Amino acid sequence: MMDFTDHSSFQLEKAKQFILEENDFLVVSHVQPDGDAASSTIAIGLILQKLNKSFIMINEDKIPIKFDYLSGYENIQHAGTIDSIPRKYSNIITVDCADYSRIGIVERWFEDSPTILNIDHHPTNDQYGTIPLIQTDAAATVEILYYLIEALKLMWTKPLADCIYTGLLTDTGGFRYSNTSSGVMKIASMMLEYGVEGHRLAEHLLERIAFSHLIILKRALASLSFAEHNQIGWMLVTQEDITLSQANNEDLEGLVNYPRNIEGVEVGLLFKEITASVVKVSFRSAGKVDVASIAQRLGGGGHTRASGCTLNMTMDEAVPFIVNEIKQEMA
Ligand SMILES: [Mn+2]
Repeated sequence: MMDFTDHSSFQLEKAKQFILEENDFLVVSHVQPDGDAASSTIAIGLILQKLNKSFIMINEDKIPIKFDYLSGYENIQHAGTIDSIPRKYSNIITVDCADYSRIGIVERWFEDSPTILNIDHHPTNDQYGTIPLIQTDAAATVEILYYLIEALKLMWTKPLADCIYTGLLTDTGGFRYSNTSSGVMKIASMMLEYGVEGHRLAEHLLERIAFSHLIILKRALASLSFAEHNQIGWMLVTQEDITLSQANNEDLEGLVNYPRNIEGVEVGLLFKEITASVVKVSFRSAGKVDVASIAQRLGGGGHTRASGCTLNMTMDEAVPFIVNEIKQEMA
């Protein structure tokens, strides 16, 4: 199971005290919320509800509609659409926010020097806030929330279990990534006992394909090309593709994995046309090529196996330029 050192169990105790002793909380997660962000926000809401606390849940962006089965989804306010001067809060709980700026415009709802409970699992979290509860060996923020719920001795319900399971499922890529620890599987197993229908959530969140995603994928696959004996593979997404498929950002997510996952491909690329003279490039490496250094050299950034950059070029210029950069890195 996840290892709570003396320090972190002390932080867990402080988090518990903060929640029990205070009232009138604001709960927020990061901009462009994913499954763990949505689930963590709602799980905290359910915890506070059980404790008869008053609170609001708010996010800069709209929570993706696919998470609407989580109990309380409709109560998360969308800060991006609120014009009036916000009511301010002095008790803040942030979940899954790797750094303070990821809170986005919701900061406008904070009183001056508020008390912030910062619950997160990102290794890059800089421990902002008053009570940082950071567990970098947790697969998801909801894994930390599992321990918080246990520490608070709250009764498990299906809505709460749905949140924990959803965050684990999405942050482990369907229990496939290297963060899928035995602790994750044990907690997931318990959530199934509390009534979570794992196969339904997997179907809904991982298997189901949006029509717009399929159309953009079909168009992108038609552009699939290779170089260097199939060690470099890429696909293109043009402005026309986006317009005709009505694809949103979510639909474009994961497209780069198609060239990347092909047997023998060392570097997979996705070229996305932003305007006629601006192209965004996503790099994925199978491991041999450090794509972070390539992206960095071109003004972008990321990790050694996943990075990106933006070029002031046309698509026709960007493709040979980038392929050549990678060839040199492989040489
Ligand atoms: Mn997360």
